[in-house]
Amino acid sequence: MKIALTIGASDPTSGAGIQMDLKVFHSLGIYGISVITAITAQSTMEFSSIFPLKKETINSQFETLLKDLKPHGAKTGMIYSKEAIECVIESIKKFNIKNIVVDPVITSTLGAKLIENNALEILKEKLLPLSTAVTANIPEAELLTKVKIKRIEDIYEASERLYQIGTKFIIIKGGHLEEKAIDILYDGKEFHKIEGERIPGEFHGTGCAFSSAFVSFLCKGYNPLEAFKASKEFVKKAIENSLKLGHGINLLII
Ligand code: PXL
Repeated sequence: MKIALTIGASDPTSGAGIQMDLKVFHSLGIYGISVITAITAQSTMEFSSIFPLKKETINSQFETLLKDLKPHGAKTGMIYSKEAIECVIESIKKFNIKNIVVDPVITSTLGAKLIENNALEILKEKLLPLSTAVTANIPEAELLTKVKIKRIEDIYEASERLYQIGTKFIIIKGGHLEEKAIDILYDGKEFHKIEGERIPGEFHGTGCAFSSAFVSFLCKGYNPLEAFKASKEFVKKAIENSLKLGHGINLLII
């Protein structure tokens, strides 16, 4: 059985974060393992706090877990602090983790900031070059590249800049684009587009579900373009099945 590792934070609603990632891995037949970098307190209505874990706490999880289980792929989500990102980078190198998908989580659906101000630079300069793929939405791609994205051509430019940083496959999810909802995969040569209809409403955890589905499909042997298409379909279904289980935003159903 293939094993995938999620490196991210706890979301008690299970609508995003490591809880969501583990559900996605399981539903796609992958055995999921996790390293937790921070704990959040949130509901479907409010995001109240973030408790970053200490370097020693994160390192100890990596050391103990990875001496035993060897993941076929990994994804990073909310890592939050600069110190935690440094730990993640060290462990990726030390344990030679392959098929890394970086979801550059920056803000939550409810508007909370999910990364420290001084941490984005190190994510960009030191973590992205170790990754196979990055899966960014438009606000994340803008912050990482400083390209203001309004039209499809801006996505092309941002993708090329991210490619220069060293990741091999760039996925920019254009759900926030003005004209239409279009997702683009860039492999350094070509832009592959998937156009989708915009589904009205706000959904929590679509980025987490997408990136964990993507790494699952890579673990199953799909090539990145096939994994991109299959992940998009997977998230579309989860959105269609989403439910308002609490008093706030809808939760995806995997
Ligand atoms: O959707 C991004 C995300 C990732 N990880 C955690 C989160 C969120 C959004 O709220 O809470 C833990």
